[in-house]
Amino acid sequence: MSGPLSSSVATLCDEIAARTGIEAGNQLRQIRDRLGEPLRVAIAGRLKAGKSTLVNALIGRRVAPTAVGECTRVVTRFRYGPADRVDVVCRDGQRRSLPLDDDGMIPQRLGVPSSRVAYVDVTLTSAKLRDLTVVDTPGLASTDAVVSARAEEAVGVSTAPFDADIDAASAGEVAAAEAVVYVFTQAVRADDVRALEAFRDSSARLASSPINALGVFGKVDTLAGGPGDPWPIAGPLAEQQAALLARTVSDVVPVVALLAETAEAGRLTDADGAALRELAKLPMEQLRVLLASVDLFRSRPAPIDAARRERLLTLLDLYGIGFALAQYAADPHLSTGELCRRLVAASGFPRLRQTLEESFRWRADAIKAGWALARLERLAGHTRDVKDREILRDAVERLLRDPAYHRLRLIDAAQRVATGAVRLPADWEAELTRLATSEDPRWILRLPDAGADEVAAAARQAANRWRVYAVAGAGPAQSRVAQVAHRGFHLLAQQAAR
Ligand SMILES: Nc1nc2c(ncn2[C@@H]2O[C@H](COP(=O)(O)OP(=O)(O)OP(=O)(O)O)[C@@H](O)[C@H]2O)c(=O)[nH]1
Ligand SMILES: [Mg+2]
Repeated sequence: MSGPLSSSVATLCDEIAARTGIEAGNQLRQIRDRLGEPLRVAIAGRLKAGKSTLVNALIGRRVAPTAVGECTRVVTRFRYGPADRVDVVCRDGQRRSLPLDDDGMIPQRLGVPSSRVAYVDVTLTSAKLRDLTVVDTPGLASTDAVVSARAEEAVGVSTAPFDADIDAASAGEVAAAEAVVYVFTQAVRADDVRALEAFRDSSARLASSPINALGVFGKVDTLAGGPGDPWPIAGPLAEQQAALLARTVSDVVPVVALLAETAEAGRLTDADGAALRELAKLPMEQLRVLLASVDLFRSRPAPIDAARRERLLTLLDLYGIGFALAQYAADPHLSTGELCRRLVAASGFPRLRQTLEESFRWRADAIKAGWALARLERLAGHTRDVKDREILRDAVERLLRDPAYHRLRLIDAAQRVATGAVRLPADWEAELTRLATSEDPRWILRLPDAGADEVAAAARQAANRWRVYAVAGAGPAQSRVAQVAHRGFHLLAQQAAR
């Protein structure tokens, strides 16, 4: 699915690989290969935030273990492949294949102590992975706790605050993702923000800015307690979190990942549906008590057995059960399939998918090309061979000067502003971010219904505004950013006039 920018960076990698030594050449070919792969998104967040549950919902299959007491200890990459396959990649480079277990999940025992595992490489035939690779990560510990110096050394950058036993190879696997989804629950705390910043530092330069990071406010069903409707609270809270994290993520989307997982992975059986239908027949007062807490749901008299109750709690939790009962009360003939569709809608997952499309997939080309540029720059910095270093530096320079790559300069500039390295007034910043992350002049200029002439005129005006700002209104850092924006709008005006 690589776009025009990624393709031309890939071509450039090939060109210079032909002129450099073997070591740099191999690195360049690796970068080129990555440009042709689907976008990699890492799912990060605190322990038990619901990361693996979200991963399963995204894949549309329950493959990542999420049960109580089940914690993700190793980095796991899920990508598309011709057959289902689990490869445990050890730190010494050895790979061991395992079958999925009887439930179609990653086996609990990997056959290798987790301290020896670099990451687990899972290929699945799920269509949903065709243009998105998902990386599940162990929960982030608090920042003060541990930063493995060994990992820091090996990756060459500071590592995220993972547990101490996360080694360089898994940290590297996470850092290789081009985009990040952070899962929060309840309020964003100061140490969450610090954890995210550390995660950002550990990733490629482009990782974790509003340009390629998205927040998920998870488990919102637990906000209201019991079966209460969480959405009136979840919406405004997510907005507050988005404001708090404006420099780190493009948006914060509230979801009930559990319901999305259950419905998307087809876990709800007709027998579950029948049990829910039975419960829905109970008088209102009785239901209210039954749903008031997990303990009451387990212990109060009801027409379904204990095992089924436990199963329903695992699949839906109280809010999901309450929601399903309300659907059956209104329509006793509802099919299980239709209930699942409604559960997906109630989980907030469609908005998450759409935001992912908008934030990541549409920008994937630019994100990947930007990632490759950052890698090229790093390579240029690390290469020992003087001649190779020159070739690489020269290539990066040429890339940045070429009008076709102006997009990358824009992303670079927007990135600096978004992370607070360069300060701009809020509306200028927003305009720059739009310019850097979209190709649609009407969206960038916020003129959805304008004709071509009006769009071109508005783009010229914006170009002028930025030029004036570059000359008059700003310090040297702002001025450089403004010049990039000026040129961007100038190119946009030309494009719109065509
Ligand atoms: N009620 C509710 N429970 C959820 C939701 N998402 C996940 N859970 C539950 O929370 C528990 C932890 O979920 P996981 O997906 O394993 O969390 P994780 O972040 O991967 O955990 P670690 O890998 O240990 O860090 C499981 O019992 C899930 O069923 C949700 O949206 N609502
Ligand atoms: Mg997990």
